[in-house]
Amino acid sequence: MRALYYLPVLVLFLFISCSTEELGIEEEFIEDNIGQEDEESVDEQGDSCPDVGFIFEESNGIISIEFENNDFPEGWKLKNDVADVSGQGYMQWEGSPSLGTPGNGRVTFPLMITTTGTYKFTWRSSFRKGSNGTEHNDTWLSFPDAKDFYGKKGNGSVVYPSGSGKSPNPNGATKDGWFKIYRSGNNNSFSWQAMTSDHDGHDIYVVFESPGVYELQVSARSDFHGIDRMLLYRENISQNDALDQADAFSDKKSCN
Ligand SMILES: [Ca+2]
Repeated sequence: MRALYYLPVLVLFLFISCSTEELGIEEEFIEDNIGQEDEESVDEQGDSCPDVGFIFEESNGIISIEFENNDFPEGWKLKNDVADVSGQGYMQWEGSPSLGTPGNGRVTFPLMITTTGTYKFTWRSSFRKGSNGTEHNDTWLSFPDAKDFYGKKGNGSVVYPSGSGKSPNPNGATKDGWFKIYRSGNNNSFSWQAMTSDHDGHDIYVVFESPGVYELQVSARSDFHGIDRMLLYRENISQNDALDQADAFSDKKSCN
């Protein structure tokens, strides 16, 4: 009689322990799956080599690029007729001017950013035709996937590209997220100058909020604007310090 009395309890116990075991196996399986998914998504993020197969790598908050160190569409010409340029020389647009329309003769420079923050942008350029420094002195620039891209001057004035959804916009040409970037002065020596907003020069800044690959895009505007180098540096670094350090690591790196 006593054995019969305990039988339901025994059956219940066996049922529970069996269920617990099954649950245990299931839990393990789910955990394994999650583990694999995590690994795969990390791999995807780590595989950040763009289709072109190269990057310009930031180091210590500085990126230095020989402008000619890229693939250019027809219309851009490599020149090396002056002594005071670095790398293989400089590039100039010899196609039709594109004063109102950015995107022609577009060149993309993929930047690998590990040090996030606000960077100042400049380039070393010259006007390569005539003697009037207000002609042949500008090219379009955009950072389509950066967190922010703006012009700022010493008095605190800030301008955003037209098409960015932000205002105010600069004087003169701007369209679809692009700034017209110009240099000034009638001395046609190559010099580090990059401003936007006509007659109201604003320096150029770009914000990279998280580590990853970002695009720096350039497209043709004035013809015979010669560009030798580009430089980006965290806003807490001086341009001279950035240039001193940049010569050591201004390389394009394969990433395939
Ligand atoms: Ca150069």
